[in-house]
Amino acid sequence: MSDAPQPIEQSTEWWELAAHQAEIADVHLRELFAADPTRGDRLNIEVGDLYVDYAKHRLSDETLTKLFALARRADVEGLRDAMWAGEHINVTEDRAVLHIALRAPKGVVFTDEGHDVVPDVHEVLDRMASFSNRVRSGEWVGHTGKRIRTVINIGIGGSDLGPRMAHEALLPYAQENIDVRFVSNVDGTEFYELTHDLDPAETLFIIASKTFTTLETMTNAHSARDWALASLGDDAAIAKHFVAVSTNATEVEKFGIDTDNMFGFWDWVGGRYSYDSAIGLSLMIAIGPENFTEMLEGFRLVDEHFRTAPMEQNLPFILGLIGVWYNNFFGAQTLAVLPYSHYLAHLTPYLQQLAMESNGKSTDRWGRTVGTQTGEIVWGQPGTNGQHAYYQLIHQGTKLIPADFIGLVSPAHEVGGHQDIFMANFFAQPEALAFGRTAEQVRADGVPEAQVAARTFAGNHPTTSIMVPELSPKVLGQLIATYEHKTFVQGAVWGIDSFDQWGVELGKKLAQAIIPELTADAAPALGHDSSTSALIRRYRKGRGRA
Ligand code: G6Q
Repeated sequence: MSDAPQPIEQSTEWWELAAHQAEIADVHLRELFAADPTRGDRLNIEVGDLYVDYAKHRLSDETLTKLFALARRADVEGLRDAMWAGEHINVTEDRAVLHIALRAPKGVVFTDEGHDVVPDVHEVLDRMASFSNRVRSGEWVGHTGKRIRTVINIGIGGSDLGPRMAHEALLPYAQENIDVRFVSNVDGTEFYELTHDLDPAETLFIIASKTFTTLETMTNAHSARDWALASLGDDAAIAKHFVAVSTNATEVEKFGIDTDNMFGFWDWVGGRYSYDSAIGLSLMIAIGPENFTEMLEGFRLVDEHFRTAPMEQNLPFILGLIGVWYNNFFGAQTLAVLPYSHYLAHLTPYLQQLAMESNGKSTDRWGRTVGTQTGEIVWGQPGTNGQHAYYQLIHQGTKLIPADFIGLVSPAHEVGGHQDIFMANFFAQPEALAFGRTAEQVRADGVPEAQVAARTFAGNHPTTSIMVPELSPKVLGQLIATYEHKTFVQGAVWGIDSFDQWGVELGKKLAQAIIPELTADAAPALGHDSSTSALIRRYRKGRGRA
């Protein structure tokens, strides 16, 4: 680990931003736009297919200059270059962070401890493509000779959220005669709901687990094996109905899966950065290898942009630093992500893990307690549904909630005049949030005086608008890479390790100790606090145990 630098919040750049915030805090977006009529034409950036407008933020050119200075002070570019060089920037796990190699074309070199990993990546991608094609064409059949109609990905966290989100996003590209489903929760009702209508002879399970030891995934995997064997009868059926995505060949073999049917990845791919690795096998089966490759190209386009564009014209830098501006200088706690696309329903849960597991840390890379706020709390669901639920609080509540609006020019399916109505909302909401509605405007509408205050909108609520031509594999790749690198920028500014997840590891251990206390026939000695022990006793009673 390099020598600890001065904590970022003690730097001159930080204090200059804090002083600047005090000057700008009361400036309204109405004033910023009035002072510079070209603001909307200037404060935007186009990267690949992404058009990103950041004009409706409570910042000036001076703010941006100061934020870039802060990023220079934190040496975000240095850390980015170290990631590209394969240095072990995941310091607490002593690992390289090379998800960028997952989308590198053949011939480009990424090394982990002197070993070029790109040929390994392509070897797995090629095997995934060949397997996907066999399932898609019907050449790969189940134990009884029936073709596979349903693929179920069993995984959780990073081994679920990415493929689940991307599968939903790219549903219009999915092959129609194969149904791809996702089981993640150890709540058996999910397993039941997703399997009870299926014929095991036509079902293929992908057990997706980097470690192949995760309690939820292994419990679901064993239930799946029991479910399949109850009908197929013969252990030999496992080879036709189960494949694994893992880094742990020993455990895969123990489970009974032929390691020929195992698709590997590596410890330099973090779970939440892994859906473009073999963890995306379910997605590749759904959309086909060509679309998957196009998605990787989208990722790569933004990777190259992030690696090479000057900070001032670098989208992940701009978005990451704007997040720092609100999180650290305005006291904002959350970021609402509001996609105007039904197909992006799982984007927010995916981004929650990306942002909150990566940057929800209170120790810095040098082992010190951080002296400032870190991770943004990400929440939200697709518009326009949210408009009829929680937008009220964003518009007229007391909290500052920056929001990302994501909209498409062309939907996958044109239905009547829906898209224009839909997108009218996408444009209207950020406008209303920024400019509000003054008491004079409300009065001019003939609103009775008694209601004027309640119907006034203060405005000055900041938003980013991301507009893309369509939701294609390539666009999705660009969008996700942007958020990945945005998360990187923020973690680097805060000086934290965005690539470990000790909080998750703790959760993996905690329940293990309690399981025998729930299942024991005789009343176990409970050594918990009185609250936990009382809850466990009540549960045992409900289950008919002493
Ligand atoms: C992601 C985390 C975590 C992980 C799951 C599943 O970055 O590490 O969400 O992906 O806990 O782990 P396995 O893939 O090992 O089952």
